[in-house]
Amino acid sequence: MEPVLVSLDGAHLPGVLRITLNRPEKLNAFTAGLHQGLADAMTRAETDSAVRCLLVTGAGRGFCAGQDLAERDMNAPVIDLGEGLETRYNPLVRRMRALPKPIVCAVNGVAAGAGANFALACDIVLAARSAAFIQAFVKIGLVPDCGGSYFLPRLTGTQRAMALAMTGERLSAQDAERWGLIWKCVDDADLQDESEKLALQLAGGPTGSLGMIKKAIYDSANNDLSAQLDLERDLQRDIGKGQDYREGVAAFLEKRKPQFTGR
Ligand code: T3D
Repeated sequence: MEPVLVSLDGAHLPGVLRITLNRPEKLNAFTAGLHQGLADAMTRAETDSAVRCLLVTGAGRGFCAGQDLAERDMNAPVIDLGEGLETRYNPLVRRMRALPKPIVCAVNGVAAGAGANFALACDIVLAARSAAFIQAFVKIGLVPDCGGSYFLPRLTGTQRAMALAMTGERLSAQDAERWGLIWKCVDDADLQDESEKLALQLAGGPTGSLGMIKKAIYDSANNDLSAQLDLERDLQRDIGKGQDYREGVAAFLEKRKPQFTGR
């Protein structure tokens, strides 16, 4: 069984690369094989111009339970967990953030450890009401990784980030929405439709503009206002040269729906 299913279904979801974590019997925990599947999917997303949005979800009752804890050799005299971060998790998060296309995440069940932070590395996160987010690291004597110590304080503030990381307490999808950790919590039965609808909307959007919005929002975390104003000027200058801008304005003036091509 492939640990990651990747499909671009032009008829049902044009422009949407669906990526499904597919180890349901282990709640889609990360293995080397699953990492390879995600790396291949990212290469496809980066190189295939037919891909205009990614939709990430999990098979079965869980989203992702983080690192597969059975994969490590606990009898080894020295265990170097930094190596796995350096070669697998960190490149994955960096590629997701740098991808100039939107990534929608549909959290269908529990998201724990690196699984929770992988979800937070996506651009817009929806979660089923029955899903939950767990910073499980502390329960096995580790620290948050996969970007968690960066995402959590920025999304929830220091207090909540600290308590989530130090207690490993389960945060319901509803509270995750209330705390600003995710975009929306939806009824379980609606998760697939809602996430597909959003992915489809983004895939039919002005791709260049969406990629630059992503850059502007993420870069703002490290810029002062003056640098951010400069960045907005540069992005607007670039994107204003594109066909989608002309199409957007023409559609507005002609009172019709724009037909964005991503150019
Ligand atoms: O090593 C490195 O590279 C360092 C990097 C670490 C990054 C991390 O992600 S560290 C954190 C790792 N994750 C965890 O510690 C979470 C472990 N899992 C759980 O705490 C629970 O499974 C959940 C709270 C997520 C869900 O609980 P529940 O009761 O709904 O399900 P379950 O029965 O515990 O799990 C179902 C099956 O999945 C079960 O397998 P079995 O017994 O039916 O054959 C369970 O062992 C397996 N499973 C769940 N999580 C993992 C896992 N197997 C391996 N690794 C897992 N992380």
